[in-house]
Order: sequence, then structure tokens, then C-alpha cells
Amino acid sequence: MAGKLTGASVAEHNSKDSCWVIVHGKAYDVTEFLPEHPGGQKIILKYAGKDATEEFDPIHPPDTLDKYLDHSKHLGEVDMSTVEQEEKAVDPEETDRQERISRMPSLAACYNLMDFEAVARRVMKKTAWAYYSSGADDEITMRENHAAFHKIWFRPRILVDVENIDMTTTMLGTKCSIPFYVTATALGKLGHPEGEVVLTKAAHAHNVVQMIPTLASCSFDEIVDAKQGDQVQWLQLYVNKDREITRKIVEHAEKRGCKGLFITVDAPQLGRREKDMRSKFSDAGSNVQSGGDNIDRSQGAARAISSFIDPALSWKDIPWFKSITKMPIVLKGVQCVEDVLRAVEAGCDGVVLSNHGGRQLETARSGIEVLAEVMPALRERGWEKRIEVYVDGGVRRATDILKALCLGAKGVGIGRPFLFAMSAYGLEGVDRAMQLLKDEMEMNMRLIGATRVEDLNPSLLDTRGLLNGHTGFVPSDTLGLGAYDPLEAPRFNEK
Ligand code: 173
Repeated sequence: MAGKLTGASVAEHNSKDSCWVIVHGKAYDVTEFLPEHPGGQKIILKYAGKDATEEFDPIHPPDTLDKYLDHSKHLGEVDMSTVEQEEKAVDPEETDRQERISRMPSLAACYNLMDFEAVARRVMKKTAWAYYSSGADDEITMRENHAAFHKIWFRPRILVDVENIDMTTTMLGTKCSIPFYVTATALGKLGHPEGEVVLTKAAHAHNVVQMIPTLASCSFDEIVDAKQGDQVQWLQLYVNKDREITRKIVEHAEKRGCKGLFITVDAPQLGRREKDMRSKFSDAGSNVQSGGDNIDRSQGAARAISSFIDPALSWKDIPWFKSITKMPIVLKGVQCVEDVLRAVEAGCDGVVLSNHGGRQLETARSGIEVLAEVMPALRERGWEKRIEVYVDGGVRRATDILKALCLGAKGVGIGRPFLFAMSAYGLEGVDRAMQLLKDEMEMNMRLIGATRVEDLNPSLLDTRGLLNGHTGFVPSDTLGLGAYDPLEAPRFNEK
């Protein structure tokens, strides 16, 4: 074992004055880096002298240390057999979770996307579930996103020859097998040890596009390397205050073959997700009250790692984006007609009508409702072919996809359902989720009397329910109720 560090020699460096940590069998001196850590010093100090791999992995792409920690601080390999395994106290919650995992329903028992969510809720680690499932404030918008689809009903046509159904379409020029794409969601390794590449493989198997998140757990290059054949990926972009960093990301994405740039415009500041905050709060070592660390860990990892996002991003930046890339530019998170019209005028190629899965502005309207307002305004001006309109948020059924397409969307983004399928059942789960949507889609196109995507149009819908504003009742959604966590009040201390 010559040349390798021992666990004991690393363990000596367990303080603010000399802080070493082990990640994937290698030691790093992070003493000088402590004040710069975007997630605060405290979380690193919790692992000073120890193996931090488990906490590190979901939040940091594997090239992070290479990129951000000076190589003189890379101390080399550690003989892991000499690293003292921490006696982990028996965590009754973890024991219960393992017990539930041993009784998980078979994958074949999942018949729809909500089923994956109900299973994931019971088998995921609590903090991971809290991060993925949480919405802003009272989570009204998050639930409205799905409920809004139930305000729209079908006006199916009969006696159409529907023997052969073709649900293929194009999105930003890419041919897709069905009009949905895997939208960007951060921190994939919270749900599955392989992270976003699982989604890449499923997207390939089903010939759908994957949007790569800026804040993935895997590195951008790993996700691109995982693509097969002529598979198409897009990039979701959080714009950095340092535009040179953003320029490099965009140029690199284009060079690596990305076919669309989706600029997130609904998150100048990250929303408050209290379920996430509450679960972090109970994490040992991440308590807000103790001083010496100016990052408020109670806000969860997401807020800490989002501090680079530029709240000054504005319409003035759009020409610059157009000047640095030939990729089509799509604004993700547009929420009213006026801004869609402005996006057309600014020369954008698309918009995603989205409220960020109900994680940003509470009581923002659902994408599907905004779509119903946007398409007539575009048609009135003869602009409907000048821009591609996408919707995300709350899509759980092929009927939801069909409603969006009938109104005029080119496609819909689906995020959480694939994360939950991945977290519970891995690649097979995501594969089944996508197949279920395809099966539903084929059946429902037959049932509404449309054989091709081009046949879908507003006359197939009754949208009067949308006119009720936000007060109308919709039939209760029993699957959703089973998957949804009521929000909690603060917990009392243990006796
Ligand atoms: O919705 C999110 O959680 C999200 O977009 C995000 C933003 C910054 C860091 C991590 C996640």
C-alpha cells in the first residue's frame, strides 16, 4: 500500500484550521476552499477528516473537484481499508424504509405515472423525496398544474378510421416518437446512484428528447457521452452572473451536439419549498441556529447551489444569446401572452409555458391555462408558426398531452414522474413509464378520433371549464390524493 494515505492521517485534519476530506477514495485539502464553498463551510466541516462521498455525490458532478479545487490540494489516494467506518446509529426511519423496499410492488403493478410517485414516496430517502416532491409555499400551484387538465374535457369525433395511429411529431426540427420530452430536473443522484444518465438511456429507448439540466448530478459531458446514435439532447440553462462562464457552457453544449437552448426565466431567485426546508432542518449538522456560517442551510441544498444565478437577466440579454449560438433559443418559464408575443419579437424560437413545476411563484397559473390564452393571440396575429410553444407541469396522462396538443402546443415536458419512476425502479421504471404513456396515447387518439398529431385541434376540446377562473370545482383526483403529502406543521422535540 506504499504511497497511499491512511485513514488515520486524514482524520488528523478534522478542523477549520486544517480540513481534509475523502471523496471516492481520494483525499483533498479543502481548508482554504472552506469560505468559498457555495453550500457553506459547515456542511464540509461535518465531514472534516472523514469520507464525504455519500453527501458529495448527488450535489456535485464528478468533475467538480478537478474544476474548482486547485490541483495542489489533491492529496492522492487513501487506503480505504484503514478508514474507520463510522458507527452509524440505527436510524429507525431508515430501517422502516428498507422494510418497505423489501415489500415494493412489482413494476408490472404500476399502471400509470402517479403510481410511480406513490411508490417512490414510500421508498425514497426522506430528504430526496422532500426535494423532488416539494412545491412553493402552500403548493397550490403545484397541485393546480395537474388539476387544471381536469377542467378541459374532450369533444371526440366518431366513425373516423382509427386503425393506424401515428403519434410521431417534430420538436425544434427533431423527429420524436411521441410529443413529450424529458424536461430538466436537478440533482438526479438523489433519486438514483447513476443519476441523469438513466434518463438519457430511457429517452434513447423511446426516441424522445432529453433536456439536460444545468444543475445535474452527473457532469454535462457524462450525460452527453451516454447518448446513443443520433439521439437528441437540449440544454437547460441557468444564466450565470459571470457571462463568460455562461458563454463557455453554451458554446460547449453546441459543440457537443445539443440541439436547443432552453433558458430558464422563472427563477431569478429560487422559490421557498417548505417541505424541503423542513426535512433539511431535521438533518443533524444543518441547523440554522448555530453561527459561523453565513449560508442558511435550512433553505436546502438547492438554494445554496443556486446562488450563481443572475437575477439581473433581462430581455436585453437575448440578442447576446443569439450572437453566441446557432442553437434554437427557447425561453422556459413564460407565463402570459404579453411575454410570448415579446419572445416572438425578440426572435426566440420557442417558449415553454411553465411555472417550474409549481416550485417558484405560488398561485402562478398552470401552463395549460396559459396555453389556452396564448394560442388564440398568436393565431390572431398569424404568428403561430413563428414560434414553437411547449408546456410543462402536471402532465401525468396521455389525455393531458392530447389536451395540450389540441390547444396548439408542439409538445409537453415531463419531469417529476420520470424522476420518481427512476428513483423507485431505475431504468426499467422510466422505460415502463414512457411505454405506459405511449399505450395511453394510442388508445386515446383512437377514442377522440384523431390518427395523426396534425389532426389534433381546438374543436376536439371543451375548454369552458377554464373560464371559471380559479374557483371552479373539478372531480377529485383520487390517485393524486394518494401520492400527495399534506404539508406539515413544525414538529415538537422528542420527549
Ligand atoms: O427547481 C429546482 O429545484 C431547481 O431548479 C434548482 C435550482 C437551483 C439548484 C437546484 C435546483
